[in-house]
Amino acid sequence: MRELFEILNENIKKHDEIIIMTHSRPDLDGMGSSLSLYKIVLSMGKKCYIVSPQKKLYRSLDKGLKLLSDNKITFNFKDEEDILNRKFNKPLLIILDTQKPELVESEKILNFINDKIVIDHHIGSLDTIYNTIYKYIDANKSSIVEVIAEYLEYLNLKIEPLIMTVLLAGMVIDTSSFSIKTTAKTFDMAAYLTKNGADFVLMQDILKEPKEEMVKRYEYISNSEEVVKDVLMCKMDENVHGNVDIALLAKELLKFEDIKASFAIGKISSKIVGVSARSMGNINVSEIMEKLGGGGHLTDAAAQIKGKTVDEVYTMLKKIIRDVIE
Ligand SMILES: [Mn+2]
Repeated sequence: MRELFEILNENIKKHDEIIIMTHSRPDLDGMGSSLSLYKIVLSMGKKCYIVSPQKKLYRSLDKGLKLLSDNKITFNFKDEEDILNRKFNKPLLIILDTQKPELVESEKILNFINDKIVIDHHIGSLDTIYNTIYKYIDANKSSIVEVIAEYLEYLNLKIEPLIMTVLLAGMVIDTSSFSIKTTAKTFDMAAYLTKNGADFVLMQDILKEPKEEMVKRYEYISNSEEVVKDVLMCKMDENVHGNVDIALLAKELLKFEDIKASFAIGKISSKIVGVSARSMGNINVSEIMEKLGGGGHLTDAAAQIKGKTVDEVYTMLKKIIRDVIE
């Protein structure tokens, strides 16, 4: 961690204009960490821009951003075109919460800026961003929020309490309320955010879901299939959904009595189908995801498959699960 922070310090100082980008369809982790990094960059006296999300925002992120703007906490968002048509002075691009060129908010920006730093907590499965100044990838981190919170602590920098609330919401989402990928350090950082003003009640307001969305999720769940004993599988429609929606489905399926592993499938871009897998620990879902070209942990894994439909991936996965488990 120290190495990452020193490299960030050194490179922010070396460059004049810092551009922050996360994955497309950003969530509270990707965007929350971008917002706090933005504040860090400004505190170092540099210009900073966050690449604007092009697609419709997740409701939770929308609520978080609105809460900030209602309280006059603003950020310098720039859209793709604006960035591509500008001449930057010694620009540095920092990519948060993804390492895959296909998943960033703008691949054009990725190719437009030479100096790049990548900070991610996902396991690489397809190609990864190359030619970086530095790449920090740690799949054992709960969230990028956890990483940036530690950076704030390292810098001893105080930022607006409302941003801390948004960061905490990002951490709660990525850890499924501190039930997965949570380490002692995650709790340390949650405590740090709380000490510095994160508000648990406000955070819950940000995370609450509208009834229609939960009902829609339960529609998918009611169509789930027990492909082998105690293993549930579920697919979404052929529309593009967020990573978060797919992961949420897998997490939800695992809550049912006796279920030991769960798999959810949905499109994450026009060309990529995402699979999210969860397990209570008896079934190694990482092993199953590896057979689809993905990976992860024993209890939490994922895969991304190019050029197939949701139905095709469903059939492939069903066969793999039966082969591995039965
Ligand atoms: Mn994340």
